[in-house]
Amino acid sequence: MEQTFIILKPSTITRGLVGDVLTRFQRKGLIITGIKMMRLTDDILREHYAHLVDRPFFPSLLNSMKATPVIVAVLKGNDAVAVVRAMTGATNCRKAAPGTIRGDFGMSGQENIIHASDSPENALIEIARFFKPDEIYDYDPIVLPAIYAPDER
Ligand code: IDP
Ligand code: MG
Repeated sequence: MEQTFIILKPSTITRGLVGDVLTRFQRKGLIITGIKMMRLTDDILREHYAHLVDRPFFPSLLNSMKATPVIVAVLKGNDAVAVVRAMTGATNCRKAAPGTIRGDFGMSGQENIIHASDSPENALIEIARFFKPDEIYDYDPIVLPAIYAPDER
């Protein structure tokens, strides 16, 4: 099964939305295979947001992502990357569709609740960037037959 990577951003920790966001993924049938709290550094953020380092808002994004510790997690499921991106919604919360996490929980482009990997290739890179191999638990919970048909597992 595919795995994807998420960050619950500092605004989500500060606003007490950790449970609400994680509950959505669990109710959907995604399986948490790794989860921990950590402080992000300039080094890891420059790597993680390499595509944005030249943008004018980058210093503000750096500060925002360092404001509190974050929660990083790995979620497992069929097509997990695409499913989690769809549940996440558009980058700017004000434009994100109602029903998505950003559409339901935020009002900002920068303070947009979570990060989610945007492709299977980047998910592999991001999981390896934030987790050691022995911090990922690739177990199959007993509810799996209630989540997927046999030919989907
Ligand atoms: P994504 O998180 O939807 O994949 P990216 O373009 O990869 O969006 O941007 C990474 C993060 O940078 C966003 O989640 C958001 O926090 C921040 N960001 C992106 N564009 C803007 C902007 O125009 N203003 C402020 N922050 C932005
Ligand atoms: Mg992105």
